Amino acid sequence: MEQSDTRARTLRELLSQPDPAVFLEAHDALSAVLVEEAGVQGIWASSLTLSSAAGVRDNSELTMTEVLGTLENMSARVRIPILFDGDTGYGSFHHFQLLVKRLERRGIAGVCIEDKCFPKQNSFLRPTEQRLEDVDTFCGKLRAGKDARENPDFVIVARTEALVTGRGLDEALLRGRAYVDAGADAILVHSRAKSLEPIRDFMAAWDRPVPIICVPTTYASTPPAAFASAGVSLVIWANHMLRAGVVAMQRTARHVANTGTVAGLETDLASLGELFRLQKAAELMEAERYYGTPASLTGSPKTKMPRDTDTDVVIALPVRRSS
Ligand code: SPV
Ligand code: MG
Repeated sequence: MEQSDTRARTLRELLSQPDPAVFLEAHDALSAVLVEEAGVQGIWASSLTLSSAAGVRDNSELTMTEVLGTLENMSARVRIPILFDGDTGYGSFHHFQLLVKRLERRGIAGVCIEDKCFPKQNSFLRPTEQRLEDVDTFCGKLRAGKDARENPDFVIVARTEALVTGRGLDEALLRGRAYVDAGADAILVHSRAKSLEPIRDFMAAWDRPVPIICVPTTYASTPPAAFASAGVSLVIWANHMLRAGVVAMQRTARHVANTGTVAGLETDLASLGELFRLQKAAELMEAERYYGTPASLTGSPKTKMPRDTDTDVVIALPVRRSS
């Protein structure tokens, strides 16, 4: 983590504001950039979508090492906080300690771990058959993660699956309180209900000054104001960038398979110029003025700026020079 990286602090501040913050899922550097450019406050690096994008199941099949590479790429390209969905923390308390240290070094703002057992299953698969981690064991993991932090602002979120697995409100409250006592900075209460009702009930009984996070995948039609009136601090749209991408890519692939051409798709496609803009191609060309032309080029980099091949508009990007 750079000295100047204040994203963990920003995440803390967002969690402590009176109105709920809103985070959106991203699963690679490009989707992270798109989320940030659109003006979303923060990113949920989802185990479901990171696994899907890597072509594996959301059953702890993606290793810590693999996911760290993707997170590093994401973190390098955005300034908004990234909250990483760390599943069970990749095993026992010492795996979680390693994870915390490695996330901090990559500028990740916080991690969320859930009270399930390794290898975990996604919450929407056979939810009532899933075992929960013993409360004391999970609290030990949380304490270990806290002790491993070097940046006191790094956020550790404890997620309870008590509601998802059908164990009820009392169990969710008992676990939430225990996790706060163990040092969790926020509690994520996951629910697979069709309405906000179980979360509202939880909030009505919640008696700790610790923020509550919800993931309304199954109660997505809840009006934004209802999250605020329930007292939720962060609403996470946990999988929607990937789901949007899947539909668009399936449409494109089917069109090519059916017609043998991309004609007719033009208005659905980002231009090549847009890809170059997202890659910061212009920034590199600007940098060549200072550092010299790469050996692979014959011309002077000063003479030309790239043109958007579709619109023929010069890509004019503000240049951020590295210090
Ligand atoms: C994720 O996005 O990976 C989550 C939320 O953990 S859920 O898929 O609902 O379990
Ligand atoms: Mg997950």
